[in-house]
Amino acid sequence: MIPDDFTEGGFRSGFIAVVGRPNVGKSTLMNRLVGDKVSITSPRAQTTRSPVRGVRNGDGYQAVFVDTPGSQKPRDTLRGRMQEQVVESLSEADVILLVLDAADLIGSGVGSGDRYVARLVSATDTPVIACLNKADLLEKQEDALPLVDEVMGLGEWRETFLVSASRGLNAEPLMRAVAGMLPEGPRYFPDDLKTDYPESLILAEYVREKALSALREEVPHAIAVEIEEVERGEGRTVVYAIIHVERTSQRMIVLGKNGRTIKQIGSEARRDVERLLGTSIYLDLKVKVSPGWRSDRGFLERLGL
Ligand SMILES: Nc1nc2c(ncn2[C@@H]2O[C@H](COP(=O)(O)OP(=O)(O)OP(=O)(O)O)[C@@H](O)[C@H]2O)c(=O)[nH]1
Ligand SMILES: [Mg+2]
Repeated sequence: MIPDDFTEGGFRSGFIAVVGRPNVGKSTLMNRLVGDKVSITSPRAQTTRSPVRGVRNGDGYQAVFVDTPGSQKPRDTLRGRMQEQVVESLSEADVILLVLDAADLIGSGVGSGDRYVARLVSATDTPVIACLNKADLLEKQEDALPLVDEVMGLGEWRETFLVSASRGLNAEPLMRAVAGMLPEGPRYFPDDLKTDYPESLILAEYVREKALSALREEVPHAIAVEIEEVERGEGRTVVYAIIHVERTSQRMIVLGKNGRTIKQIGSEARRDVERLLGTSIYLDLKVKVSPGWRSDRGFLERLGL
């Protein structure tokens, strides 16, 4: 339990790595805890491709969450790089949130993917909080009990929480537990900063989020978004973005019939981008075929991956 007076020892701060299999709700959970949309989310696995930091300032503490890509055995350079970043984030963390999907567990129990991540976090000396997410998808609350037992059997966790990232269930008790585990430390970021992710990368992520929701099957994984230029004018900013795909057929899909799909992606992304930049924008979107970008280290670095 966290003593009520835990802030009395001095200011607490630290880094909290949010890890778990793809699609379990890590980014949704981080956004919930931070209280803002810092990291993009989608029903497609492997939405998050590089660590995104989100800051929560509380009474006597600063918690810096590090949302990581879904953890899995790497199969290409992109996924290899994603996995390296998970391991790096784990090594720098003061606290680890291991996220699991309750709806998945009830369907098929703990699988090899969850075990893989549980082993990864167990190999550190860092305190771990297990979060059984998507509790809202359970028919009855009693259904959670055997699942919580299963999760507790996976490793030595300091605490186990049943949460719903999208509804907010137990988010604040979880936040208090995290804050109570932070070591004494400095304020790393100014009070008003929610993320230190560069603006152009956030813009690119917003566009990619809308592309993910508009596209199906293998196309989402074949997409990378690059912001070429942000041209700030009086009253209006022009953002030039390129959606990279791997094949001509994918380019046709992204464009859609009469350019309908790209139009939809653009107008949905524009709303988020306007909110972020606080100005009216014109989004210039192009689709480019860049074969093999997923295995091109130079390209990945240019995109901050
Ligand atoms: N019902 C329900 N859905 C959730 C909850 N949390 C997340 N989701 C949904 O699960 C899907 C995946 O969420 P993300 O936050 O993108 O998952 P992630 O673990 O970051 O995924 P990757 O970045 O691909 O590894 C999205 O469709 C979310 O809306 C929850 O508590 N309840
Ligand atoms: Mg994510």
